Amino acid sequence: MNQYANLLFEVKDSIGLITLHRPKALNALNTELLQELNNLLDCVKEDTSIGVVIITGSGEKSFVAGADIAEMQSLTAIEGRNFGKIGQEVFNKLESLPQPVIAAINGFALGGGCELAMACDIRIASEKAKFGQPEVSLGITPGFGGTQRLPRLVGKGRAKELIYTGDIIDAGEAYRIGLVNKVAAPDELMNAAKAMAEKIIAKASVAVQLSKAAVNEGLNMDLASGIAYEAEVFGLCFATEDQKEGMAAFVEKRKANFSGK
Ligand code: CO8
Repeated sequence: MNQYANLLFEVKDSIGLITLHRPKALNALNTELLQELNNLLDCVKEDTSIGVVIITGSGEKSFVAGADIAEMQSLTAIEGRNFGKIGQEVFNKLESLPQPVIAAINGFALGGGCELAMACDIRIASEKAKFGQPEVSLGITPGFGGTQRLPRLVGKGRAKELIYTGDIIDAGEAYRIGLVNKVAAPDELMNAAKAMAEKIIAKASVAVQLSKAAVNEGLNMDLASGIAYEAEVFGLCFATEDQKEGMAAFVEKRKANFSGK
């Protein structure tokens, strides 16, 4: 039985598929959904049968239409800060999951929805997807990491333009500025996300997870510290069976058969 009111979750072929499911509000993020996602991510983190996570939105119209405006409407300054912190905590947890996370963005990714997608490792968008940080139209700033992750992805100038104007951009423009990795026809979106997941799952999983950690941690350090961190994770790979298998397979001119150990 599904234990979540606002999420659907299944694991198949080493892919953990999380569907944000609050159709009456275009999958907007309320406290209940965020707490459920927080709990689910704790389980996913410990589940070694999951090689890659895909996150998508329920229905054809929306990935996530933002944080729940009805819930935020009457918050005090302290409550607003606390609500922002819940979202930030969940998105940080998502970003630092050991497994790579692919956002399959099926429709609106606005405000907190765009911020959720940016906390994922890779973004694949449907041609129908729309992106934006429209918070200033509501009298608030982005609050779930948008002011920090958007400039890191698309550069300071483009991020500021999107945040100050609240402009909504389509998938083609999101691709052009580097906000998404790939654009797919709507009915091909999940196939494209699964194909990428399968490609990653076929690789040495410890090496993939250490690469993720090195990129994420390195971006929070100066270059010299990041390079030193990389040397440590690189060295660790030589303690894995998959390093031995990967290199033996190359030398023996055969396909590697990785065990994830
Ligand atoms: N919150 C709550 N309900 C929503 C939201 C939302 N973000 N978005 C849509 N809904 C609801 C609508 O109220 C409507 O409900 P009902 O049927 O009961 O009236 C239902 O979903 C369907 O929506 P629409 O009728 O509006 O559908 P349209 O196709 O006409 O429009 C849009 C779709 C363009 C997506 C439109 O719904 C919209 O503009 N939504 C709001 C988008 C937005 O501004 N998002 C940013 C929110 S702010 C945010 O995310 C900040 C994150 C950081 C928070 C930090 C807190 C401190």
